[in-house]
Amino acid sequence: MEAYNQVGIQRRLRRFFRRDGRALIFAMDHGFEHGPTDFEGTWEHINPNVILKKVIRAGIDGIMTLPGIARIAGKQFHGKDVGLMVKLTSKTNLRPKEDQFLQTPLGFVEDAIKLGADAVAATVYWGSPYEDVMMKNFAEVASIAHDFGYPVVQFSYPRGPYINEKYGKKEDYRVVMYGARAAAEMGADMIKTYWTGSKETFAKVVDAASGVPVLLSGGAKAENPLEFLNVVYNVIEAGGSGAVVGRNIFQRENPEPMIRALLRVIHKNEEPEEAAKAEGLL
Ligand code: FBP
Repeated sequence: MEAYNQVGIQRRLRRFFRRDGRALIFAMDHGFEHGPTDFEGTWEHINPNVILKKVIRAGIDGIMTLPGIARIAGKQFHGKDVGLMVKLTSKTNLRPKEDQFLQTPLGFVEDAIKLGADAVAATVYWGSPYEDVMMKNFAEVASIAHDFGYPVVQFSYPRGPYINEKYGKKEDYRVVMYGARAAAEMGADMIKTYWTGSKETFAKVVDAASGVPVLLSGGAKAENPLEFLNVVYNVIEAGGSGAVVGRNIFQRENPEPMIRALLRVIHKNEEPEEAAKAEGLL
């Protein structure tokens, strides 16, 4: 028979994933992680109540955010069928450059539970000089969350001077695959990581995670919506479980057609062009 906490973990994971095992999750931690300038082109989205209302209305499967945003905009979730993932680590862009490779706890599992979260998340910058600190923090978050029956998501990002020196870029599939494997071996229930540039290489990342769902980390806004839809299409073709997307949603004046097109690609396997046309993006 399944242990009580396993039942809780599985039940809560289903608040993000539909029956097809895939999810589109909106990311909103940029005001902290990058700074409010990320919102300058679409300034009304600086207000979490405004943007969350739009993304929920468009049919998003889940929201990933920091504890304070979940508190400010908590009412947007009332009565809505949308998963809430509270991320418990971050860093500001104001830090000195050499300290940018570290994410620090800004909240605790108990805070996320009080906020009504369905999952908690923490980042590990694999290969960073601070890898040790983030590994320990992730282990602690995972252990506490799992005890309470909460899934734990790892934002698995290879990053740091050594990665740049040895592999040239943080999106090299060998390090992304390594990070995904390390996340799975640490007991993550969901992994969010970089696009590796091709379906074939992303499929290896998915294989390395050995059944733990791997979701794309959105990245900078693509000027052409088709470009981003193509990436997400290939993530799904590679066996990926969806995407966690921030800038490609909130940096659009009207984010709803993009969300609906992404949902078509993720859940209906629609070709990017077909999905874009159906939502008036082309
Ligand atoms: P995006 O889709 O905007 O890339 O959001 C995903 C995310 O992981 C955010 O959660 C986070 O704030 C940001 O990307 C990290 O970006 P960077 O790679 O610049 O550190």
